[in-house]
Amino acid sequence: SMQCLPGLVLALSSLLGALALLQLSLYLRVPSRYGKHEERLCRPRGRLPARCAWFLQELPSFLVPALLLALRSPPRLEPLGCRLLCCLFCWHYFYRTFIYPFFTRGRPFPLQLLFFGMLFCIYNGFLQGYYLIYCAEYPNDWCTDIRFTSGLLLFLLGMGINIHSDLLLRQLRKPGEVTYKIPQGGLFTYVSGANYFGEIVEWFGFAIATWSPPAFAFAFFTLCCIGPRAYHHHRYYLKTFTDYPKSRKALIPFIF
Ligand code: NDX
Repeated sequence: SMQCLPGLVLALSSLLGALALLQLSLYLRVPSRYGKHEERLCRPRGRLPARCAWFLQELPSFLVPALLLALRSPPRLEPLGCRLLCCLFCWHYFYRTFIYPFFTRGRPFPLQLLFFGMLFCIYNGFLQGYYLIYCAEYPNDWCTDIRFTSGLLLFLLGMGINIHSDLLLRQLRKPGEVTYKIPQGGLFTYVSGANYFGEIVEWFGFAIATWSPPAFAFAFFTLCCIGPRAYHHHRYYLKTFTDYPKSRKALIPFIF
């Protein structure tokens, strides 16, 4: 049966950190090509409806850790922290896999990115799940440790912001519409990338609560992946709408 290989965890976490840097260097100058940054003349055959694409892409991030948690024998009952943290991770991806896609009004998604996105979700789902189920060691009172409680709070706050902002974006369109409008309300009052800000806060909260290399590597990856995207969204809005609110920042309220 499976057991903890600390070297494997460290290697996979480092690779995730390296991928994050690669993304940062790729996507600071040009945005990743989906949604509003997709090139106009892209072949329609190379795409899948947003609904299927997001479902397929995110599913492994739910399934892999959920299976690791369910199938471990003997089941890991102690300490409580590990199962709780693994459930938080699965909870986010339950939303992203089974709820978000069914309401999205996004444009068809490029197959090529879907493929890489899915690979990424398998990789990360395995790394986070494997670490929490087979490797993590916490003292029995971890659930009252300041890192766990403050991290959990940030996670919940970030998830709330993310889900609320996704909802506000969705309401900008009627079903079938594919045009872009100026997002209003919630944290969009302050930043163009409110959904991304929420997601980043969420995963840094998770990293603090988990206090582990894999979780910090993933938070850093998230920052490098959607941070630049928030910046490109911001530039797109400034270019497209002359009446775009001047005081709005790209990603971090009042700062950047
Ligand atoms: N999926 C994370 N890298 C990614 C897909 C792309 O979950 O090769 C990372 C995720 C993947 C990426 C994933 C990993 C890295 C990949 C990358 C592609 C290339 C890259 C594989 C897996 C890669 C290397 C080199 C390392 C191998 O029509 P539309 O779609 O634009 O409509 C949008 C709509 N909308 C508007 N509607 C009206 N008016 C407006 N002004 C509108 N603005 C937007 O709202 C969408 O339907 C919807 C949301 O759009 P947008 O662009 O704001 O968000 P989106 O980027 O689609 O993300 C959706 C949610 C969001 O909550 C975000 O926080 C979360 O997913 N997310 C997204 C990406 C990654 C991630 C979280 C994470 O890293 N944690």
